[in-house]
Amino acid sequence: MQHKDRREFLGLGAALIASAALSSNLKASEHDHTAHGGIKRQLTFVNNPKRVLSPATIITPPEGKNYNPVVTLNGWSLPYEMKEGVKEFHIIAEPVVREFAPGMVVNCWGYNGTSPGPTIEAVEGDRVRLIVTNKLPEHTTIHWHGLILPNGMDGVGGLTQSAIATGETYVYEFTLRQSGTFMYHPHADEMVQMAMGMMGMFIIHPKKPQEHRVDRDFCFLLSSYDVAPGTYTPNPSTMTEFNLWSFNSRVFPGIDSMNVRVGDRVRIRVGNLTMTNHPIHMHGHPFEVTCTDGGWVPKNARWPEVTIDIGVGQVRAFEFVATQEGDWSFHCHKSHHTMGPMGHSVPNMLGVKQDDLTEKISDLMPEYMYMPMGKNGMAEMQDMADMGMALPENTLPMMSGQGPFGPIEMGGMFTLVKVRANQPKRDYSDPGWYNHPQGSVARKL
Ligand SMILES: [Cu+2]
Repeated sequence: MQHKDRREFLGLGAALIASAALSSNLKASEHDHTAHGGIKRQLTFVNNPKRVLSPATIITPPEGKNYNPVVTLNGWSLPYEMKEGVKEFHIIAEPVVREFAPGMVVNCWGYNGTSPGPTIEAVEGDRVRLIVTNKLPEHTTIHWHGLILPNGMDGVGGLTQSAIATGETYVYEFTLRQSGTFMYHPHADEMVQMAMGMMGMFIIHPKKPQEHRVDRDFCFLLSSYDVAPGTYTPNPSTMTEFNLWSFNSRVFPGIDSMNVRVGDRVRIRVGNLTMTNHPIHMHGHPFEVTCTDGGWVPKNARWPEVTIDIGVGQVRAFEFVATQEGDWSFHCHKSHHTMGPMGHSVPNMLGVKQDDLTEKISDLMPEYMYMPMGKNGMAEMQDMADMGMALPENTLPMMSGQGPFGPIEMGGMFTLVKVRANQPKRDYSDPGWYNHPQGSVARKL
């Protein structure tokens, strides 16, 4: 049959990504550099995925001399050197390979070997010098999102500076005049560069370490990618139909949990550099929004929430006191953002008898193996994945992640807040699954 027809059948199922085992024949055709709906797919292969570094969350951050350091989920903070009273940071914009979860790596662009880039941490009043070298195949700039600074340091290519050409190094230098949670990202060919993962957090601690003090302070960025099943490189011309929804370019179950001690005051800072809003929801504890990228919310203006919508290009930081022991879900409330690489134009198979369909599809596409699924929901897909159902190369199941009671059926923007009475102070390591007191788990009648 003609290649084009087969492609149209791919439209029939995202179902297929999750529910069909693709024959080796079809799988091979996925590797062609052929047009897909008129859009050329980027199919760059990773030669040696084993070299991929996927740093786990730095377990215990070094005690800052005059600030309480943040913990970047599955990331790290950029070291600096003091040069005549100026904090000097070196930033390299470059292609990187990021492991999103075991079984999937993505060709990204990022900073200093990772996407997102390392977190920049400094203190209100510091003078910082950010030395940016461009090792990308095209020009770039860096915009310091939310910072009060001289106009010429704002990093908008063409408007406030010349673009940083490949191989060039530019210096940004300014004094930090505020504290709070900010971001950095390119302001040059933004659609491509952010779709490829170029972004990072910029945390400015208050001048007085006691101000806005918390016991644990986590941060991460929301980012999204469109990586076609069987490929390695995000499609940078995608505008809304992304298929990988990530916390710091990691997807569940490849994301570290946020581990805290009962009684801790905890801050979680979230920046959104995707192209849609994300209602971030935490189970177990109401929280208060205490900071945005515009500054700290006055105490008498804070209100309680259990879900905070984080708009495009916004930062929200919220705080709670951990009182409830357990393993609490923490996720985006757009439910398809807690799914893995789902295709688009998925037909609704709920309640559809598919026995005849199987026969018809095998007639039309003899080399295609279609398995009828989704009649009673999609939960069966995780079971199929667990049973070793073949997926296209470098593709995660739509949902995965095992919990102590079975499949969690989550992927994407999902992780856990683990609250334990016996979590040692300043220890960020994973305590394992919660040991429920007797009689405190929902039971079957
Ligand atoms: Cu979302």
